[in-house]
Amino acid sequence: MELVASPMKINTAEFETSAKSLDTCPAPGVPELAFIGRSNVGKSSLINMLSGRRGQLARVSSTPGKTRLINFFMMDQKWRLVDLPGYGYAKISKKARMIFRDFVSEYLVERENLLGVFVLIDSRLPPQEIDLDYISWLAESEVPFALIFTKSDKLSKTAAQKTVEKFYKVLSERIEGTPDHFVSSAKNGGGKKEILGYIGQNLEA
Ligand SMILES: Nc1nc2c(ncn2[C@@H]2O[C@H](COP(=O)(O)OP(=O)(O)O)[C@@H](O)[C@H]2O)c(=O)[nH]1
Ligand SMILES: [Mg+2]
Repeated sequence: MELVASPMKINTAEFETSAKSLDTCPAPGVPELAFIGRSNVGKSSLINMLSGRRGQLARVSSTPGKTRLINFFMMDQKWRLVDLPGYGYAKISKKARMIFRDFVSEYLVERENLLGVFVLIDSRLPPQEIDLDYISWLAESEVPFALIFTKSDKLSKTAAQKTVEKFYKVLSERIEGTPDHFVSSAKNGGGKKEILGYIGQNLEA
């Protein structure tokens, strides 16, 4: 996939607030892009990498799945990056392809200023049922999303590409259409330009 990345740079990035219910989220006001995925997939690391702030903005943890908070980060006082809790926790009934309506799914479906969500997938793993289920649910719920294959520094470019191809093959049996995707590394900045370019286009649209 070739995307023309408009140059995009974040000048100021600040932690704004945490919310543990829909009604404690900050006033919509500015557009938001959210990040979701299994605990430990690299959401917080990616947010730190994209925002380019020296030091941590989002807390990177080695003990996954502790918090059930939505964290809001304000970029250039004009738009937000949103760190959603890992969905290893969400109760998914495969049969009904329904997700327990916790406040994260409420946020995704009801948040009026949400431009879209990035679903993070570990590029080292074969397609995981929980990721496929979650993506199917997003598609059915008509939440706009793109995929980001994380931790690409841990494997070769060819191996990462294989993961992507395999994932899309399995996903095509589950949803219609081909969502956009990126390959990222919080370690070496891989994917930063492309993801920010994509965000820039979405903010302008
Ligand atoms: N090598 C490598 N490690 C990463 C990358 N992203 C995250 N990690 C590590 O994976 C663990 C979980 O990262 P974190 O950002 O807290 O994941 P989260 O639970 O999804 O927010 C931490 O030990 C990170 O240092 C990456 O791109 N490359
Ligand atoms: Mg995190």
